[in-house]
Amino acid sequence: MTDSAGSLSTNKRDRSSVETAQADWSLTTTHSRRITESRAEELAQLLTAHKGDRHLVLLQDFPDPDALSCGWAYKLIAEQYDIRCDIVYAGTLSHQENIALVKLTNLPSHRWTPQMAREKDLSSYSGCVFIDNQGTTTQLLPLLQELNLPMLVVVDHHSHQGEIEAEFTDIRTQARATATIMTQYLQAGLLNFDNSNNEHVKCATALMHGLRCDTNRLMQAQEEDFLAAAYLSRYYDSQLLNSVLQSSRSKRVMDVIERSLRNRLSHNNFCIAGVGYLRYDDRDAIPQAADFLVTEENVHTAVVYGIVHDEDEDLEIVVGSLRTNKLTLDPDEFIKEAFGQDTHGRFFGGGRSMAGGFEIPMGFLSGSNENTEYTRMKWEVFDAQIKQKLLRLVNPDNGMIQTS
Ligand SMILES: [Mn+2]
Repeated sequence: MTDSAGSLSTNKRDRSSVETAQADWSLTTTHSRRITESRAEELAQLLTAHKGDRHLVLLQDFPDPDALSCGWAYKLIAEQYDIRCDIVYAGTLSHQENIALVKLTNLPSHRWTPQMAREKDLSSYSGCVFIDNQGTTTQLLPLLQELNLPMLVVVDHHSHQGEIEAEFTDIRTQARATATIMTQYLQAGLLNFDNSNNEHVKCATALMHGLRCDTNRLMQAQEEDFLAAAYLSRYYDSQLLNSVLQSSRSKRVMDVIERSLRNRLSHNNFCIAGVGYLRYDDRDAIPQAADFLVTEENVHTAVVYGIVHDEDEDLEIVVGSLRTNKLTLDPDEFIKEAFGQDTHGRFFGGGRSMAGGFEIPMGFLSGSNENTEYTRMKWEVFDAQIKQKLLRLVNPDNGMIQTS
């Protein structure tokens, strides 16, 4: 429970380092406060029980600023309880802004491919923590399950995936960004940011960036997001944020955007574009192209997809992104309905408000081929199949595409 000052008073004896942490609810809605107070209290109890432990913090394979910044905030919160955290992701940082964010803020995160993770001794971790995901978007989940690592914490705003059951779960599907939830934890007194602490300033800047990214530069932000941003504005470094935003797109990303423009097909205010093959490192060009296509007049929803080729493993996978500004369209529902489930009953994708994504393994057809004619044919087959599935929803009366 909270004391009269509103700060967390649980187990103060065990929390000597945070005795000074105070709640500050000056920038919050009563609704957020009501939800956050009990959740923060529960999280504080879990962290107290794990004092001195080590946690593995898992981000999605291709972490975005919301995930990266919130993983960091969790690490800083956990440090108050002498808990050491390693923040890991299995894929790659592929958006120029994400690379800039990590470099400019010294954001403590590591790339662990499934292969690398298998070679590590994970027995020093007392459990795993999922931030801005629920385990379904990290390739490391099967390994963690195999090793029976306890699932400790899930903090996310994507639709419920139901894959893992953690000791502490805070999934708010109405929240626009996990950064908003994390900032509310800070307001609840789990950690008091300090302007003279360089790491705090950088983390606040990262959270501000994460919050802005997931709310389309605050344009889709709700009251609680603005209040969280206002709270962060006391600590963040606007010049540093500006440097992160100044990062420029690579030529290859520009080329993918160009292809998406050229190949786009508009139908009933939907814009659909296949961009063909792209390299693993450029994967993030797909959501960037979708972000751009959705800005066209009379388009409310854009879907961009391509075949991503992982040269290291000679693997190919269809990757797609959806962006919408139509309030009544639920990206999670749309993607699940369009693509259905695999043979294990897992959906090929999902989403949060305004955005979604999907990944479709290519199975037997995966792998590059020297033969350009074959490569072209393979793309055409996948392109036609994806369009067909999407158009079934976009244009229910005439779902089949005409092939000539
Ligand atoms: Mn997010």
